[in-house]
Amino acid sequence: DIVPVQRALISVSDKTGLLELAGALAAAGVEMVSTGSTAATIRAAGHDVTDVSSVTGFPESLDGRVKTLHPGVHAGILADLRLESHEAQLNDLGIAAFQLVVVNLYPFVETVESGASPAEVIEQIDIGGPALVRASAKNHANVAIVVDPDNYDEIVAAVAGGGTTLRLRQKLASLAFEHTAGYDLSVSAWFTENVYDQWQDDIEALGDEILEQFDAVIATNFESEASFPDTLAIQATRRAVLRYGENSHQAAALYVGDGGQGIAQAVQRHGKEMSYNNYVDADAAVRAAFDFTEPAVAIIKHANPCGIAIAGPKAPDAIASAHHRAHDCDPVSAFGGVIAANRVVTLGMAETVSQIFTEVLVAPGFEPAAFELLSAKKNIRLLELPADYHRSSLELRQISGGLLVQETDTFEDFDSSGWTLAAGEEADAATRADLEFAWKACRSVKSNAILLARGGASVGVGMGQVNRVDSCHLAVLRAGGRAAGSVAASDAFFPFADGLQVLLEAGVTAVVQPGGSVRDEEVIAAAVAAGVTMYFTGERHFFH
Ligand code: 93A
Repeated sequence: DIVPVQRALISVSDKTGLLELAGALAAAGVEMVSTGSTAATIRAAGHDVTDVSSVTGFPESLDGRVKTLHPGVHAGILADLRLESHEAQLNDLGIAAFQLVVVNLYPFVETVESGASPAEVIEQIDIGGPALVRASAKNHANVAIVVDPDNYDEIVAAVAGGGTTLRLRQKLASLAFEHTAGYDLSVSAWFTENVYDQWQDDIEALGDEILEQFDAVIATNFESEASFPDTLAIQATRRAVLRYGENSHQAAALYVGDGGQGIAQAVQRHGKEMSYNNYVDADAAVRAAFDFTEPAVAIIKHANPCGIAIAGPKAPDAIASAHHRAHDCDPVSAFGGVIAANRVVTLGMAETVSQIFTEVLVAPGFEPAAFELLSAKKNIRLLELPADYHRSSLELRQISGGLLVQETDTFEDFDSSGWTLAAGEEADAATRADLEFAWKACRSVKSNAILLARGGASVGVGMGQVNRVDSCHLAVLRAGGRAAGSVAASDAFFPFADGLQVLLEAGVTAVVQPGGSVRDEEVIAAAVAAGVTMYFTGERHFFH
């Protein structure tokens, strides 16, 4: 398995150690074939070297793009001389085999880092070099491939000792493929970033025009004091141009109004810039978690909660407990979620969050150790928003051709004393507390909303369905074995008994809902028949 070295191909951009290597190979009587500046360097040191162009009979051309890319070179590397047929073909073609190839590649990464232009960077994508490296590594039965000056000593020792061993050639082949793979990854990353930057430039160029339009729309819509003099006199100012809108082909910007505080004014302490969807989800997360007076956490995906919980009783680390319990509601959906916590994030909570891919975490603050741990993750965005931020008293929503304005639906000064018992017996204190929790949590779920809860944590959420029965099915499905013994909240009345029936069959023990359906009697009868407590709130909480 020892391959004596008679002929070597050397083509290196990094000339570190080249002269020592060439000297040793010359002393061992090895014929050296080299490309342009490598040959010149070796020759200048007084050693004999053959130009690759005299081997190929083809000039180095196209500004060096074609140097070694030639069958006269590659046949000499790829011939498997354990096969008589390969040896015979080489002889017929008049091609001599290489037993050693020394290559290091064009300095692509260094060129990118130097701030060179895209055209210059592209010239530094080595094509012939990796071909040499891969061909030699493939044919490691016959050829030793060296890609790193750190391995020169080892190869010189092998050459002087009579040849390379299979073991050495295998090791070098493995390093060689690792090297070209890493190189290609760098090239690919540059393309991704570069194309991205270019596209970002396009949006920016286009941006001025679109932003003028945005500004004009905001100016005409928000500076009118017509009908709500005190609250609608919002001076909305452009805070940021976003990378893009809901999708990458939509330009977008963030405007901050002076009609209240909220997620738009949250201070970002870490992470990549907030995206349009991040803002929407973070807003939904804050809506869900900051309503509670107890330590609470909400996890949002696509504007809907996939878990809401308050801290467990006597939990030593309350906010960490709330997060655990919110996460347990639906761990599958929580992946890639947006989290809001209404208390300072503790190290305990940070330890769990850092294990879960999370887009955004918004909280009133972070313990220093928690911040240190989380900010080590580059993909998470950390935002600070005071728990007692001043809510806007109005909500605005655009429809085509206009704006809808409404008073904000909040749970400030929440009080359940107005609830009326519609079926069953009065709930005990624990059940009553669960019903209150479920009712509050349900407000942040898109209609039709059914939320199952137990012990201050959601266990199943059915959201956004176009009929209430499907929302009930979804909540029960998500809750699985936890549906039995849970309580349910419904954001609006049950128009028929069918939805409630789904919950009753799943073992829900108490229900809170607005009431007010023309078929309330039918719905109440179903609850009574099942022996389940049901309260009417007299108020619904649609959220679209
Ligand atoms: O431009 S290339 O992709 N085309 C080739 O045919 C080729 N052959 C070797 N680059 C090529 N090389 C690379 O040239 C080697 O990987 C090495 O990095 C460099 C050495 O060129 P010189 O000896 O002229 O400095």
